[in-house]
Amino acid sequence: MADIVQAAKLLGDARRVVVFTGAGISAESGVPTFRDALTGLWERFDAQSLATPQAFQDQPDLVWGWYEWRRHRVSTVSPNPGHRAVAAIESRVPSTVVITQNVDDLHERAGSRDPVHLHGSLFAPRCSGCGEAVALPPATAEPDAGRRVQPPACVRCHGLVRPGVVWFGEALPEAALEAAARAASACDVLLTVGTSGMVYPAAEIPRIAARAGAAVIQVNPHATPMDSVALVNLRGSAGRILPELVTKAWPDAATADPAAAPS
Ligand code: BV8
Ligand code: ZN
Repeated sequence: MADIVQAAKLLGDARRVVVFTGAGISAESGVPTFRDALTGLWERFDAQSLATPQAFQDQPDLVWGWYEWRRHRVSTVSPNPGHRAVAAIESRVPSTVVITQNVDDLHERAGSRDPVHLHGSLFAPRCSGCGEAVALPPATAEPDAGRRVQPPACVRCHGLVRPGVVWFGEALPEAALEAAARAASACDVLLTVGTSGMVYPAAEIPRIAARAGAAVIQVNPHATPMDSVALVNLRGSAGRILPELVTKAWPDAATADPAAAPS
């Protein structure tokens, strides 16, 4: 049985679904993945070294400039058919839990109810001193890919405002990690989409599901360490495969939702 037909059967029969996503699901929207080399001022750096408390301490304007550039980029792009298919799965299996490593808001803008952000968000800055949440004006102008931007100061303690993301070496938000582990250990199908599965503890989530007896389905154009965890590996892009999977899993509902129909 073709892999996608087997995957669609598993998904169509599922009562509890988890969709676990990484940078790959936003690639077709024009958001660079972590694997993609950085450009401009940051081309000398790799994302992993910039996304650290040390980098922010040493060069706050360089790191803040990078996150403002990313915030602007995300605000100028739109969700793609992959994001919309995830929202379509939620509408057909209301118990679906979406867990993402992404700090963009494309799942929400595609209609996903309440995705669990394991690594925070570009849209939740806070004070690095007292933790006070900070409201930022929309990132209208693109800080050209060569500009350092001084982080704003906290009105309460004058500490530096930092992005509301989880940096390497920092703990994940406990509630999010617990919710993700709980959903993974209780699901019967986990879809892992567009992640290289290299960053922990997030990469543990599909393994928790597999150990609990769930069927893991991977969508990725390339092989990853998840290949051995997945029951079905679907090689290809999220924007192409996920809409097809939804149509095959719920053929009767396909017509009702143009967003799910393969373009
Ligand atoms: C911590 C937010 C401790 C910031 C991010 C165990 C073993 C080894 C190492 C560790 C370990 N435990 C902890 C570590 C250290 C570290 C880690 O995992 N290092 C790795 C690199 C070896 N983990 C940490 O530091 C974590 N914290 O451990 O704290 C602690 C505990 C208690 C108290 C104090 C401290 C924190 C990790 C989180 C870091 N923050 N993001 C920001 O975004 O700027 S991680 C960031 O990178 C993303 O969020 C994501 O998680 C990761 C990138 O991975 P992917 O999303 O998978 O993207 P990638 O580019 O890699 O791959 C894209 C994939 O998509 C590819 O496979 C490609 O083929 C595919 N693709 C491309 N196009 C498409 C596609 N797929 C489908 N369709 C397409 N069109
Ligand atoms: Zn403060």
